[in-house]
Amino acid sequence: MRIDQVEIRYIQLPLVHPFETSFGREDERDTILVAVRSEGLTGWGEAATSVGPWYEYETVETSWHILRDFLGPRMVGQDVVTAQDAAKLMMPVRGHNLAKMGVEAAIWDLLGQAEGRSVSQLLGGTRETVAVGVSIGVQDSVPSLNRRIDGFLPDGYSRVKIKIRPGWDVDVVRQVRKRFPDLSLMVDANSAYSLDDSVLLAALDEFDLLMIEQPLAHDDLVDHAELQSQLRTPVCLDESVPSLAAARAALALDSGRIINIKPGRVGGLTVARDIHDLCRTRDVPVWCGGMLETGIGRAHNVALASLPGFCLPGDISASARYFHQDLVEPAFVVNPNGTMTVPSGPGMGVTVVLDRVESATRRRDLIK
Ligand code: OSB
Ligand code: MG
Repeated sequence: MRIDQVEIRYIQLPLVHPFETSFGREDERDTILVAVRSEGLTGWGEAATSVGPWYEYETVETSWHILRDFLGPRMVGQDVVTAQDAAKLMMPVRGHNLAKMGVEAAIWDLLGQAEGRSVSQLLGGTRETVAVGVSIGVQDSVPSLNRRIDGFLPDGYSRVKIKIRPGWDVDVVRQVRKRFPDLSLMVDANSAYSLDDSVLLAALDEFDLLMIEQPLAHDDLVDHAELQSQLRTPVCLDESVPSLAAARAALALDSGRIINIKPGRVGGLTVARDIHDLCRTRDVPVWCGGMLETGIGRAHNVALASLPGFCLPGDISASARYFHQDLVEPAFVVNPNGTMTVPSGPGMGVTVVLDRVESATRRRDLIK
């Protein structure tokens, strides 16, 4: 398919609840939608950026620059037969993985529509439903955290993840565990600790957590290996695995026993699948992380999570957990058994509601 044009839109959507992590607080989502047009079809993708470079270095403005000045122009006029072709065209650009995911996801959607197959099918997905969990930010008190958890339980989520940071960790987990003895529970530190905190982190062992996600520095693998050797609880890597090469290094060093695969963080669904394939050959469980995506990014995450190695619940929650009104129909919902149904229609399998996109758009640009 010859790419005619690439449209980028800076979107702002208020969050139903502010989301607070060890690196800061977000009250609304600032994200970029990518629309790729060819042969009368439009494929959609999302570059799940943030305003500040706190989770990783990209921001909505750096992604905008890379999309408008480099990735967009590289795609226009090209003939693309598979999404891997698109990934190859973007390969000379170093880094800027969230931006690359926006384009690649739009190409997957486009090719799926053209072939009448779902993104899940194109990827080689084997599941019709995927297990999903909910990620809960830092709250202002433990009772309000417990109330938040209580509020999510009727939705049926398969597990709960809570964010921790220094001063909001062992004691909080102890009280949550006391209140919810049987809950499938994990924590995510977003790089807030160092190896000096290994005694504190080992104190989490007694709470039967599924895993401790990204306790140490965003670019570290060596200290994570040392920490893992001191913990009973599995360490899960998020920020420290931005590429297939990093995943190989993490497995070689035994830096963690679980990997969170986010297609945005690793630069697209193709690399995400490569990391999945690698982990599968080593029997390392993976799960699909999230970046508070709109329904567009969410659709691609759900498709990815339908691959066979995604055996742990993902950070893939219902549309209503994030937004008053999502940008797609039907909205994503959680089934009573804690799963989400993988869309089976052509492409990403959900319909973009253009007037909602229009009213959330703060800026747009057309590359042709
Ligand atoms: O570390 O997994 C993370 C959100 C934004 C940036 C980083 C992370 C997160 C989440 C939320 O934990 C996951 C989601 O529900 O999308
Ligand atoms: Mg994380």
